Amino acid sequence: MVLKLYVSANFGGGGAIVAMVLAEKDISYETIFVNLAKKESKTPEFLAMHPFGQVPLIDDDGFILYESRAICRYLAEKYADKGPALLPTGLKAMAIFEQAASVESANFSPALMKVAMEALGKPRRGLPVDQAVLDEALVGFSEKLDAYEVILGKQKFAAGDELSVVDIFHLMYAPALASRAGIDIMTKAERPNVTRWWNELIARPAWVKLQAEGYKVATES
Ligand SMILES: N[C@@H](CCC(=O)N[C@@H](CS)C(=O)NCC(=O)O)C(=O)O
Repeated sequence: MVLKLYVSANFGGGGAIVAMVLAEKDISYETIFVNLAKKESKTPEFLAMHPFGQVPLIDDDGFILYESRAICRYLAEKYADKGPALLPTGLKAMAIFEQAASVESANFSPALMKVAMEALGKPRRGLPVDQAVLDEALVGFSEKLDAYEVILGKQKFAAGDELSVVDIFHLMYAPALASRAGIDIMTKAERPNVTRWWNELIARPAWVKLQAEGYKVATES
């Protein structure tokens, strides 16, 4: 049975990174759109799959999994031999991978979310952007990127010299800062290593195709 990916219709967030792993691995899937505004993720049927009533979620032949990063890791492991490896092997490489995964969820993502809430979330809800709040959030996020500049000065990707799912995790909300809010914080001249990494990531054919076409809507087998 083809894998089912439950997402909201707007391409982005956790759904985008799951779709990116599927694209990198060239895995067929069927997209099921969940209308969050209509509370379709809060029905008893959906809550039986996901107690928090959120997307993304996958149904892989009856195996239900939620949390976008966990889904990405599952897919990378399941399809290890297809496309780029996306997960390292070996004790120390795996430890560095776990370190990078924690850095993304504990440092990058919370700081980014403060920027995204103000610069993307508020306009989407028809609310005015508070420039002082946005400026403070940008300072906080810049400090995280300064640390990334050091890390990426020593290695090509977030978890070492190979692309991994951790790099893909960073595609959850950061691309929309430039494309939707005109904030080019990921490609500042003073952070050449972050810029190199970021430009390489967003130029990957799988990501470029997803940007143009969004989620796959038809089932392929
Ligand atoms: N940590 C979760 C976040 C999931 C999440 O917040 N999903 C949002 C859409 S991007 C959602 O379903 N919101 C509806 C709700 O929380 O009721 C993940 O990465 O999968």
